[in-house]
Order: sequence, then structure tokens, then C-alpha cells
Amino acid sequence: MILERDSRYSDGTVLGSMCTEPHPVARRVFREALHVNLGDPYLFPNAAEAERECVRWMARVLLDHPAPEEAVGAIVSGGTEANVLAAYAAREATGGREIIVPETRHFSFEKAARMLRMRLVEAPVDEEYRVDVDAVQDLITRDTALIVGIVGTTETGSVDDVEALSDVAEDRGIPLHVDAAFGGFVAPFLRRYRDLPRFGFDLEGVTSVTVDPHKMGLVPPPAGGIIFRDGELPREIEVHAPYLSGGGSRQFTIVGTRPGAPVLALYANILTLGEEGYERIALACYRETLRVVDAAKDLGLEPAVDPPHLNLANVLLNGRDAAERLLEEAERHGWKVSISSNPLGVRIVMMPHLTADRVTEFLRLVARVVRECGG
Ligand code: 0PR
Repeated sequence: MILERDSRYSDGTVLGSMCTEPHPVARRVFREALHVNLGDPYLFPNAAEAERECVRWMARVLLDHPAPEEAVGAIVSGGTEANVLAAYAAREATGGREIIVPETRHFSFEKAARMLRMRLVEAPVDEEYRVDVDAVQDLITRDTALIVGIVGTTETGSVDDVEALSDVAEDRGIPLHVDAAFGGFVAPFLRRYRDLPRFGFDLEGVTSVTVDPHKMGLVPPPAGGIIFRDGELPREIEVHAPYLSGGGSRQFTIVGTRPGAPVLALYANILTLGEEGYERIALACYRETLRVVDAAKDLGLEPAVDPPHLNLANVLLNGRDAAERLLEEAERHGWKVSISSNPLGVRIVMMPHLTADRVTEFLRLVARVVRECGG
């Protein structure tokens, strides 16, 4: 089979992916729901209701919404579509054309800016790759449509001070979008055990959040999540589908015909794992990440952020040569790695399919390469 030549998470060689083996329940429900089209809530009213339930659950449990029934959202094709929708709604609501993003932003914001003919204005970050909130404040102009904070940056897993960003956004009357595509299913649970800023709708300035079920939600792709505080922003971008749902329905997603299978898989995970199950997984992954960082230091390597904010460890590399060598050696030994550029390092996303012991084997290779490249 063609699949045999592609990667499997279960063999523990995939080190740099934010996706993982779906939960067995999600996998089973997904297979049962292959025919479900969320673009037509007339035909699939129960699936549509499941989507609303998922949105309310995420708003309440992950995003501390004081009135979760007011949240409006959708399970879309991924974090990219979610971020595009947030930018689109903010542009329509404010008339502004600038998006202030941390320089650590995911490339999906570049897609959003280009599609929407907006401009990215990048704010610098501190030594732990968190956005400099004073700099964000200084970058605000009359053309600012949206401020973005990140919970779990792609390269180092850093968590921005969204509490401070929210104060700025509220004060200046500018929408604030939080990209918690990766951290949305982790940070709320780790915050019960370690110091991490809040980032949900209990902060008055936060107007929308991206949280991806196909990352730490253990749902098969495609499943990104966009959640707005209430109906105000999505109303700016919704269209009427006059012939659908008997009397017509409204949509604010980009995609019309949408797979219901990922939504029902998420719903099944929520019912099966619930808050406790997701907390257990998040904590287990974070503990393994701390062990990976310790192992890296024992081997003489330098973590980019210590302790890491979430379940992502980034180990610094001493130059482009080391990065090239590592890619070659990793390929030879069957590891699937991902090299970050800011900082130059190897990013290890500690998803449930990885253990610290397995990753430590890889770190020995990294230590040798760094040593041989003069580090
Ligand atoms: N926001 C953040 C912070 C992200 O890290 C990502 C994707 C997105 C938004 C966009 O999400 P979608 O890819 O769902 O549209 N981050 C992963 C990355 O670039 C995506 C990924 C996942 C790449 C698994 C490779 C892979 O094997 O690392």
C-alpha cells in the first residue's frame, strides 16, 4: 500500500509535527461519519448541533468564556483558515489594513495578509520568544485592524503575555486575536500547575481565538477551530445561502461543503476524554518535555527556552553547517526532524506519540553533530 512508504507516528521517529495519532475513539467515529457535510445543516442538524456543542465546550473549558453560550465559532480546515477568518472579520469590522503580529507568527498570517490585501507589522520578541508588549503598543496606528498574540509559537512553543496584550487592545479599542492553534489544548491545563498567562475570553480584550483539534485535540485532520467571543465579528463576514436548509442558512466559513467527520470525532473525544482526559495528556506530554530538556543539557546542548512554556523543546544548533549535517544524519538514521530558523535549532514537538527516552536517542546524535561542528 502507498501508505506504507509514508510516516507513522507510532514508531516514534516523527519529532517535529504538531499532529499525532488520533485517539482511537476519534478514529472510529471519523470512519462512521464520512458522509456528513456540515455545509448543509438541514440534512445534518445533529452534526451541526455537535459542532455548536464543541464550540461551547472549547469556549468554556479551554477559553474561560464567562458566557460560553454566546461564543460563535466553527471547526474549519485548520489553523490557517481560522487565522484568515479572524483577520478578515477584523478588517471588515474596523476598516483597518494592518495586523500587528509577533515576529514569531506562523506563516498562515502571511497568507491571510496577502489574500486580504492587508499588511503584517511585526513586533520584536524577548529572550524567551514572547512578544514585546510595549513594542506592540508603539506599533499601533489608525490603520491597525488587529493585534495578534500567540499561545504556543511554532518554533519554540512560547506563550505570549496575552493578559498584557488584552489590556492594550481593550484600551485602544482594537480586536485581539489569539493564535492558540497549538497551545489551546495544553496551556489551560498546565496553568493549573505552573505560571502561564491567561489567554481566553475572561480577558475583556480577546475577541477571537484559534484552537486546533487536529493538533493536541487528537482529532484526525482537517480540524482547525475558530472561536469568536460572540456573533458580532462573524456577522461582518457571513453570507446568506438562500436555498439551503429549507429557509436558508448563513455561513462565515470560507469552505462551503465541510467534512463533519472531524467535528464528530472531536465531539467523541470530548465525551470520552473530557477535561480530565485532556489534562492528563497535556501534563504527561509536558513532563516528557521537561525530561527532554534535562537530557539535552546533560549532553551539553542548549535549549532555546528553559523551562519550555509548553510541550515543545527547541535545542539550539551552532550554525548552518550543523543544521545541514543534522538533516543528513537524521535522514540516514530514520528520524523525521524539523529545523527552526529563529532561533536556529531543532524543534521537538512532544506529542503523545513521543517519549523522552526515545527522543534522548536522537539528542545523542544532535550532540555529536554539534560537537563535530565546533560546538
Ligand atoms: N498557528 C500556529 C501557531 C501553528 O503552529 C500552525 C501550524 C498554524 C497556525 C496553522 O495551522 P494549520 O497547519 O492547521 O493550517 N503549525 C504546524 C507547523 O507548521 C503545522 C504542521 C503540523 C506542520 C504537522 C507539519 C506537521 O507534520 O509546524
